Amino acid sequence: MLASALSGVAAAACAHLGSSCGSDRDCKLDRVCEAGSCVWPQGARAGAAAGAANAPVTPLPQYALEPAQAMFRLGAAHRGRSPFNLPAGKPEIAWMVATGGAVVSSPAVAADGTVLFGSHDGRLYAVGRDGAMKWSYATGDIIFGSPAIAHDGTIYIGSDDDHLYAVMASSAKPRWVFQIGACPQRIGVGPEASRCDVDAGPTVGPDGVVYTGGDGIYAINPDGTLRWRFATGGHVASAPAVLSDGTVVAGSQDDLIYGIGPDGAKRWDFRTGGDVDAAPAVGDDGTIYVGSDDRKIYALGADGTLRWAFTTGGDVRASVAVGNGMIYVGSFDAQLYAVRLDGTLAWTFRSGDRIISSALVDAKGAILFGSQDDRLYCLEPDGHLRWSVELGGDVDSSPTLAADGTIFVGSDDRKLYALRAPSAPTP
Ligand SMILES: [Ca+2]
Ligand SMILES: [Ca+2]
Ligand SMILES: [Ca+2]
Repeated sequence: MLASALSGVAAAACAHLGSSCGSDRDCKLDRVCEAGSCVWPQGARAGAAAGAANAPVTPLPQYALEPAQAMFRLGAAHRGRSPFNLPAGKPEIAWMVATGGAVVSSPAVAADGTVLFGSHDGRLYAVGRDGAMKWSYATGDIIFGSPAIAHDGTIYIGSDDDHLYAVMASSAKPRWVFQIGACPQRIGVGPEASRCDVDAGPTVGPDGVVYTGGDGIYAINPDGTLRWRFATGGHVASAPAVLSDGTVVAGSQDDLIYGIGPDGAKRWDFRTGGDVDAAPAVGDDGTIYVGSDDRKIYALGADGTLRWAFTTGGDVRASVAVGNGMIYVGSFDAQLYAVRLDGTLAWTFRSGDRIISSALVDAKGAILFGSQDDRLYCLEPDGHLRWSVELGGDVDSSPTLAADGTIFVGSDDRKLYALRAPSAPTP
């Protein structure tokens, strides 16, 4: 039911545009089509209506949500595929914002143009599209993860202080704070202090449920209550992906890739030869792509069975981008790999150092990624260099592209950069 309601792009787009519909199949979740509009069946949402004191209580929370505004890898499938176009020529640095720590976090652009990102100084920052600081919010430890912005503007951010925060832009104060796990040492470095770090995503599912990791895989309701927790044998460091049938896929430092059902029960696992610190990506046909510290990129079926594995020359920590009939991912061997969907190599591009940054593929197949050689690279669809820009430190942050062609990316030089083609019209 959930699967059929959510599987179609057309259905999602339809629901987004004023919820117009031709049949129940066009409506998200369990909503039905009545007089051309998606509505909840009579009584299903009564519990949420103001003043409905005696309304029946639904057994599981149901959220009628529009798509999230932004998140790591641009969506719950983590394809890293932008509907916009990268600059044809080398962009200039339009502005930069200095923070108190490295910016590994990947920026998220809200519907109003506000750019949100975390820093190793422990703060979540909100910057206007002109580069002016709007506000910041201090968590208790380093932020590695990227913000996600729900449809209603709620910003989710994880911190190494073992908490997931739901922050409202209007007040810059948290709506709720959820502690991940019960690790005795919350702050600082080392295995004990890191086990419950919230570095994974978070990912907002099509139904608004928030998925993240720590000492396991977590599903958290939009109201900040726990939906389920799945215990893993190792730290979960990267954002879970969500398949069209609601299966949640996440990697762990116990070397496994897990497929967890929407009810929190394990459907399958797949063993790799090393820590899985890369966020999984889901192709258009449902194939799951994920890298591992065993130097391989794995392609798995939706049931967790191996389709193929491709070996690179180093750890694969970046998330795969899917677009233009290809997947793109960087490796610690300094190379960006373009691999066809059958697992054969199309081409590679060599940067000067390790690649952790996850690539973005634009509407025409151009590719953008950062490297620890301190450069941001833009490649043509055939793998030739279009341009590169040198920043002040490692570029481990995954770049984001706004509709006007502005690129946002962080660097270990503690700055967030906005890069824009000289000829681009000002918004
Ligand atoms: Ca911690
Ligand atoms: Ca391991
Ligand atoms: Ca460097």
